[in-house]
Amino acid sequence: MGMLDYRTAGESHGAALVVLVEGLPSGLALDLGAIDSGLRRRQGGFGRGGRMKIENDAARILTGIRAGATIGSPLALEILNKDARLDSAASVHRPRPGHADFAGAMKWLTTDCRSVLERASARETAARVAAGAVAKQLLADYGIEALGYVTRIGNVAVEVDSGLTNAAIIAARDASDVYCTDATASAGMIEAIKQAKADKDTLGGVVEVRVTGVPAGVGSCMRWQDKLDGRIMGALGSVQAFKGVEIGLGFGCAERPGSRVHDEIDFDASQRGTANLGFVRRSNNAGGLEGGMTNGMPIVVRGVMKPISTLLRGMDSVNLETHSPERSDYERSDICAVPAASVVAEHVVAFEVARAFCEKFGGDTMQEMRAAYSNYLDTARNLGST
Ligand code: EPS
Repeated sequence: MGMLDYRTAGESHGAALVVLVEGLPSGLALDLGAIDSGLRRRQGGFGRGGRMKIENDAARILTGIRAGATIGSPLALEILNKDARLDSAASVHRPRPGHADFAGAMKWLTTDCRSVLERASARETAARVAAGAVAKQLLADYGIEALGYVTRIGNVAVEVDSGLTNAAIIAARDASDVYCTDATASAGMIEAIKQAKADKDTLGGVVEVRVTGVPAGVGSCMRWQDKLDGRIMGALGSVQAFKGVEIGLGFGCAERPGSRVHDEIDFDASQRGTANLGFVRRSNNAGGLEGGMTNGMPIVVRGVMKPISTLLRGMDSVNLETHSPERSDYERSDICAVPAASVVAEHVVAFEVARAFCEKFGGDTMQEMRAAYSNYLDTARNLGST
């Protein structure tokens, strides 16, 4: 059985987005409705533009499933584009600063940015969400849950109380049009987005993902490629328009001495049965990861999304055909896609956790994975107790 992995294909206005997930164990019952509800959530959020009124994203399973469960073969999913018009889409000669337009035009030796921007478009994240939704279902079998939400849009920010239960986070987030857990902050974020729209401008923000229930010891410190913190940062940093990622206290670690950064350890036998195996931390500045491995505390990771680079008012640019100074091209876009990005973040982080989880406990079948997982937990919980 190969490593759990996925690849995507598809252009923003092409026929479809496609995702191929390989390395899934057999016997994972897949709920297509749960995949579609992730896709729907990604389409939403205040600040989205006209495109999301056209699309109605839903995944169709092409391969890899028999009688509703995986059979060990590659899983292919397809999400059709309703706004499919790639061949007739207009040329783009005036690159938008911040978009892939300019760098891609140079890379592929063209003055028309269209072919590049079609693949660079954040529409591709629908395919990543579909893959992540499959990974989330695998993780759910082990009581692991990944949650994404918005903590900042423009100048409006909120800190999420680490004591909130997952159910409380989900209830508050899903009641918010900007996927933020705080109602007052949500109202401020919506105002900020309205103002950006009035200014013909765009807004970025910060999203946070919390993953609970991952037992200590997932990931590795042995090869840099296997460090789970590095993989999570890579996955999140690769999401369109993301410019920074931090785990736990993140950049805040720079300001404090070690005694106020590292999470002191207590032992509480009554928590032996939980992900921390009884070794409780007084804080979670490490964001659940030490030495590239989980430590049993929730994984907490944040990413910053820059404002969308398609501005209604344009920005100074250069016509690649004539070299004359002109305003950048405008085409229909979003004012703020940070809420959608929180959904994408949740799913790409979930996939990395599932990948590392399969590396530690993986087998060809879910039965073997469950046995390996429970054997590991039994052994880990008995360490030092004889
Ligand atoms: C995007 C531009 C907009 C966004 C799109 C990303 O699309 P369009 O040009 O068709 O209006 O809506 O995001 C999606 C389509 C999506 O599914 O998230 C861009 O240029 O990156």
